[in-house]
Formats: sequence, C-alpha cells, structure tokens
Amino acid sequence: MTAALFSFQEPNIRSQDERLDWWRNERFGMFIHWGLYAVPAGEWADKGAGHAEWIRTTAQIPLETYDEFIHEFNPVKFDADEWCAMAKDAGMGYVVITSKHHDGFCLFESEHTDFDIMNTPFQRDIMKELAEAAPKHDVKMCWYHSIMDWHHPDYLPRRGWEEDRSSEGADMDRFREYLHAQVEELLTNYGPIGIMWFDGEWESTWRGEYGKKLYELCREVQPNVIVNNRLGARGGMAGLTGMDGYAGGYAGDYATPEQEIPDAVEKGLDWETCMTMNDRWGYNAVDKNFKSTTDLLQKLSDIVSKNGNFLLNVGPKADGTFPDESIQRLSEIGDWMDVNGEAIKGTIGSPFKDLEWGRATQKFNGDDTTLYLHVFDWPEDGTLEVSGLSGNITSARVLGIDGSVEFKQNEGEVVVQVPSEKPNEHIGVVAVEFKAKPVVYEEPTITSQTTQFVHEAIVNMSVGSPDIEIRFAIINNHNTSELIVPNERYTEPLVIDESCTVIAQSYFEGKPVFKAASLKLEKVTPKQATQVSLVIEGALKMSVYSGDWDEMPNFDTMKADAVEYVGAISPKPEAELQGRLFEGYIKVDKDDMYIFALTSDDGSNLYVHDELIIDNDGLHGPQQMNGSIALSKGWHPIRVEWFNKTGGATLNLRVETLGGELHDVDASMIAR
Ligand code: FHN
Repeated sequence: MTAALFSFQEPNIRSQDERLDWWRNERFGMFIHWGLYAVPAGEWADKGAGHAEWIRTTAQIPLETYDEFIHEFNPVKFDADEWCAMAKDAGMGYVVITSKHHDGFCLFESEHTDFDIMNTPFQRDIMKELAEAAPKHDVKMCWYHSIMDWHHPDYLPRRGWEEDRSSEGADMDRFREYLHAQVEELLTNYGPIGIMWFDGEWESTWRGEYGKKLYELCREVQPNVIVNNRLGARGGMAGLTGMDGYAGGYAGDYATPEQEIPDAVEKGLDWETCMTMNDRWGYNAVDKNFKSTTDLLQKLSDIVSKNGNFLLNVGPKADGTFPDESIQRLSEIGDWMDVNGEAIKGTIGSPFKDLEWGRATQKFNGDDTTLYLHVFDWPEDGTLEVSGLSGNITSARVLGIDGSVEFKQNEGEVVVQVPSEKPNEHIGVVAVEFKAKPVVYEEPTITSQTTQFVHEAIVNMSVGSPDIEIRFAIINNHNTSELIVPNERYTEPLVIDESCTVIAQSYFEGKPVFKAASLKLEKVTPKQATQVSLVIEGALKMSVYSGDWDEMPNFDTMKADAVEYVGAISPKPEAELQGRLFEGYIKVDKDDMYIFALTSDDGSNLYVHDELIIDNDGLHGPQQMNGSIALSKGWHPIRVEWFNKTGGATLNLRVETLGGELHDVDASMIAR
C-alpha cells in the first residue's frame, strides 16, 4: 500500500476562480491513455487491428482472457521524469493520466483490488512515480478515473455480449463504495492533485445525484482540486454541460467537448477540448493517422481564442515509451511554444467574433493589453489588415523577430506591415500593444432562447469589446418602411411581447461603427390540444423491435416483437440491437412555448402532432438535441423513436417553458 506520499496541509479553500486560476492560465495539457490495452496494441485474434482502449468490448474479449494481460504488462522503459519533461517542453502545464479506464485496471497501487499495477511483473506504482516527478518539472499531476468499470463484479450493466458473465449478486451500491474508496486513495496518497477527470458516466446505472456526491468527496479530500463535468452527464460529445438537469446531472467545474472544438461558447463558461493526435486514445500499432503539428497548433490557437483549454492525448506503448510520431509532434509543438507561448499561456479569448486569416488572444497587463494576432494565412505582401480594430496602439512586433514593425490606423481598421516571410511554418504571431483595451467594431450578437414565443421572449445582446456601446431599435410589423436608426442604449435584456425585428448596432465615442445586426421574433398561436376522452394517464405505449441499424428505421413498416405500457421514456431494461417506439399523449398545463431536450445513445427522434421537433438520429454517444413547439393547455400527441446498436444506451426526454427549468417528461405528464 502506498503510504501517503506527501504530508501536505491543504491550503485554505479557495474560491472557484482561485481554484481554476492555474488551469485557466495553463491553457494546454497532456492527456495519457495507458493500461493493459497497450499490450494487444489494438489487435485481437480474428477481430482485426482497429481497436484500442475499448478492445475488451469492441473485440468481445471474455474477462478471464483479458485479465491475462496483467501478467504481460511490464513497461520497463517507463520513465516518469521523461514523460513529465516531454509535457513541459511541449508547453503543457498539466498531465491527466488514466488511473483506471473502463477495463477496470488500476495503474496505481490500490488496497481495494488486485487488478492493479502491483500485480503485474512491473510491480511499481506508476502514479506514485509520476506524482513525484511532476513537481520537479513544474507540471500539475491530474487523474483520469472511469466510473464505468467492465471488470468489477458489482458494476452493472454487464456488456451485452457477456451472456455467460452472470450479474448475480452484483451490487451498484457496493460498487459506488469501491469507487469512492479508490478516489479517496487517489486524492490522499499522491499529494496535491490538479484535476479529477471523470469519465464513463453515461450508463443508465449512474445517476446525477451520484455525481454530486463524487464531486463533494473530491472537494472534501482535496478542497482545491478541480473536477470536470463528467459526473452526471455532459451533453454528449459536445460536452458543454447542457444536461446539468439530466438525471439530476452535476455540472462539475468545467465542460469537456471531445474530439471537437465548439464554434462558439457561452461567455464565462470554463471548458477544455480533449483530442487524440491520431484516431485513437489508447495505443494502436497501425494507427498512423497523426494530425500534423501545424493542425494541432491551429487547434490550440482556435481553442484558446475561445477561452478554452486543449488536452492533447498520447497513447504510450506497452514498453512505457511514447510513439515516435507523438514524440516528434510534442517536440515541434514545444519549439513553437518556446517562441510563441506568451500568445497562449495566461491569455484570454479573442475580442473579435471571427478573423478570416486566423485567430486572436489577449493578455491584460494592468490597465493595458497585448493583443496577439495568430496569423494562419500569412500575407505574402507583408500587409496584415485587421478590420474593425481601433484603440490606442503603442507598438507592434512579430514574435520571434527582434524589433518592432510599422502599423497604420484608419477609422476602424489597423494595417500592420510585417515581413513577407512567415516567421515559422505553423502560425505567425503579431503582438500589438494597447494603452487600455483594444476596441473591436463588430455587429452585436443578439440572442433569444427561441425566435418564436407565445407570451414573451427575452432578448440578450453582447459585443466583444467592453468599450463598445450597443444601441438598438425595435421594428414592429406596423412600422413604416422608413429607416429606423438603432439609438436606444442597451443596458439590460429586452422583454418582447409582440412580433417584431430587433436591430442593434455598435457605437464608439458616440458614433455608429460597423453594420447593424438584427433578429426577427414571432409571436405564435399555440397548437390546439387534442380532444381525448378515454386516456389512460401515466403510461405510453412502447413497441419494441429487434434490428441492427446505423440510423432510425421506419417502425411503421415493421412488426413489433412486443408491446408494453410504460411510465417513462427510458432505455431500461438496457438492450443492444433494439428499437423502441413510444406513442401516446403529453399534457401541458398552460399555453406556452415548450422547449424539449432529447438525449440518446444511439439515435432518436421526437414528434409532437406528427411534426418532427427533434432529429437526434445516428450512431453516437449520449447526445442532447433541443427543439421547441407552441402548445395550448391540454393533451398533445407525442411519438418518440429510439434505437440502440451496441455499447451504452441512453434515452431521456426533458421539457421546459421559456425561462423555466428543464425537467424529465415523467408519468405525471403522459397518457395513452
Ligand atoms: O470511452 C472513453 C474513451 O475511451 C476516452 O477515454 C474518451 C476520452 O475523453 N472518453 C470516453 C468517450 O467519451
């Protein structure tokens, strides 16, 4: 048993901002997926060579066969210092490693299981060695930990294909005790941990309230640890915690888009995209589809320009070394960061909505600001035009080139004269120094929860620059076609109760700058309720079908295997290669605009009055899609279609009215 590595007294409990400060400043971390799955390196018997960390499931390897890998895992070339040094040299300020992935194998010594590193030929606590090395390289050590556990006898559900592995006696309450006990080990025995990075939270046996308890445990053991949002549900691969109400979900400290970079992120949201360098998380010997260093750096720049963090993955080999391709990219990224890292570390997002030639970040120095222009497409003639930019510029320089460069300012435009040759092969960065803050002329962003409403709509407006004033006007349908100048100062959200078009324009020093933006809002009549006499409340008709689909089949042309009456729209009892059709009525208690959130793994559709309100079709992990419809008080026909291929199964329908709270569509609202 690892004695507590460090006898450290937890510093005073910091505020959310103080706790996240180091993480927000770092912007860039290393993800490491490593475990027994590195031994087969993606290949298994007649199941091909396309597997990785999911190989026990995707190659349907029986438990006792998979467990044999524990006798082969002997990463004699593992060197914690070398790993931490590579992360640091690449400009990564934190390392998140899989303490336990879905296969249940623990890379650390645990007194709660023998399925751990100490029972391999290696017999060294990987996490202990990393926890000791990390501070020496000024890197924060962080633990990934999977809730889903395909090894532990108490974890349910079993894999659908594990017919011969009984779930007799399995006890999820006891499993959650095991989970808590191991999390306690991870946060007690290895010193200060930066992040608890949970995963595998999407199966039906996990509920949001368990996630909340797990979050509270982490904060109790290490009050300043950061915890991600994969505790209750994460809004599918988009990961933007759109489901904090889902199954009592818990939002954690930051959102976790996976393998994707959001186009836009709501102001103030903390988020981190995690991404593979090739196509897999765990090591696969034949997966050579590595992203170029330029592509990886442009992803880093894009993410940071949107106030996000980038967690870039390495899948080490069974011998304890990184793949050569990963080492090469880390080294090239490090070379770029050595010269341009100031445009990433400690910066906040761009003041621009978008830039056609690249991205931007900014760093506040007291009252003044450095604006970093990340130029993907370097101007061959050396003339870099930045439209919509104003403010008091004191100097400009190209990172990596001594001296300053010339610049000119016209009304709402800055032209920087840079060398015609790009300063490096990836991204050239121009640093522009401002007294105070840059002023960006752009059209305001006008948002409303829906553009149709029954009673009223709330309209918010924003711009990137704090020095820009927003002025607006409301054009009602009866307004003449005369030119309406937006001249009313925007100070707080608008309440709209008639169909109209809202226009808004940016003003600087009393003058309109940039073109106006507009948003059309429509007051609609709610759909009439269906006159139903003999409804049986509290249940829907559920027709069950068998099939192997990649997209929604047409259930109307199929014969159901079974028909039942159920009190919830649910994936339980879980089954693979199955489709379900829920039909009946939903009751709403007032005339209003109703916003539905349909979450499923795999595909699903929602119809109300035979109108397709949500199309969430396709093969995907837990994914939430929203749709809205205006309904009168009373009963309305509803149809939910869902199919599950293999693996996790999720299905959840929630509803809210404008400005309300999302809640499950439950038995109190349904009838057949
Ligand atoms: O199933 C895992 C997957 O193996 C990998 O660990 C990723 C990394 O975020 N998380 C889950 C899929 O969302």
